[in-house]
Amino acid sequence: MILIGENLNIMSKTLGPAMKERNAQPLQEMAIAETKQGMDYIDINIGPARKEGDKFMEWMVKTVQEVTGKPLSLDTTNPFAMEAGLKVHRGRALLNSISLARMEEELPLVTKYSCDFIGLLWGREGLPRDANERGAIAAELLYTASEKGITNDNIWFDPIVTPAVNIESNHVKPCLEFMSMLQDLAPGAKSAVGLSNVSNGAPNNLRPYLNRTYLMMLMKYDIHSAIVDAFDQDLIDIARGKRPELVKIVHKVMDGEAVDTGKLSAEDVKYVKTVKVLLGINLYSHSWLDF
Ligand code: THG
Repeated sequence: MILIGENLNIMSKTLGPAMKERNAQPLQEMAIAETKQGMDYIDINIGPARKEGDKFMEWMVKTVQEVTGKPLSLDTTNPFAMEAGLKVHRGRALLNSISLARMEEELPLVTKYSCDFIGLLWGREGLPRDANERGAIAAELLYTASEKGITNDNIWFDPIVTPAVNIESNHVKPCLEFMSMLQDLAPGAKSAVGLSNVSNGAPNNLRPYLNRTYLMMLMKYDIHSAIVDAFDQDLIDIARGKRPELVKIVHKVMDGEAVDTGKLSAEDVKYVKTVKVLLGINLYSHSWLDF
């Protein structure tokens, strides 16, 4: 599995200000630390970057690639910032992301700079309601990309999950269902998921359980890549195939098979409880692990 480190982002309380002040040192330290954690890509999230986004992204790419040989995932909704970053990027970049709204102007960048891109399944009316709507958006992106000579294996589809704390709109199941349809819909296409989205709004000390459990659920459908907190070592171990017995338990719960929690460690029981919350079998509350 390809891991994309999420830690260099403009929302960060410490690194956001460093980005805005063009203070290279803490940003380079973070890039080095993410590289040491074994990240395959470093995500550079500069947000919408409406003002001088091109200069900002160019500076970020140069600053980070000065200290790491890893390719970068350029995370911005500003197409000028995107192109400025691609222009100076060394190696094969990942363009994060392209959705229907701006595909006509952004897809040409994929061929011009020979990069891969994340196809964000955000529809013209916003978040897709189910797996079929995700499939329809994917088909449109795929068709338009192929017209421009882009092949399926350059596209990493992101089904977009919502925070589990929003119990009235839990998108885990439609995202998993989309993942199960992907190879029929788009043979050879890849996938990318922002794991931390699912735990947004949950207590900080519990967020990793949601992120790790969602990752194990996605592994049932051979997820290609994940955008992750580079410092969650347990999550990295799971992604690197070091917890096969735990993954098996999670998949059993997904299949509706009985799991004898009396035989599991207290730690592993937490993951069983978390699968049930993510599947909507049990309702989310901040104390979901206590019952
Ligand atoms: N899909 C794609 N790209 C994405 C996302 C996605 N990019 C942005 C985001 N989602 C993934 N990146 C992050 C980065 C940080 C956090 C979550 C997702 C995060 N940060 C902590 C917080 O806000 O509390 C800590 C911030 C800090 O460092 O201080 O949760 O889904 N294609």
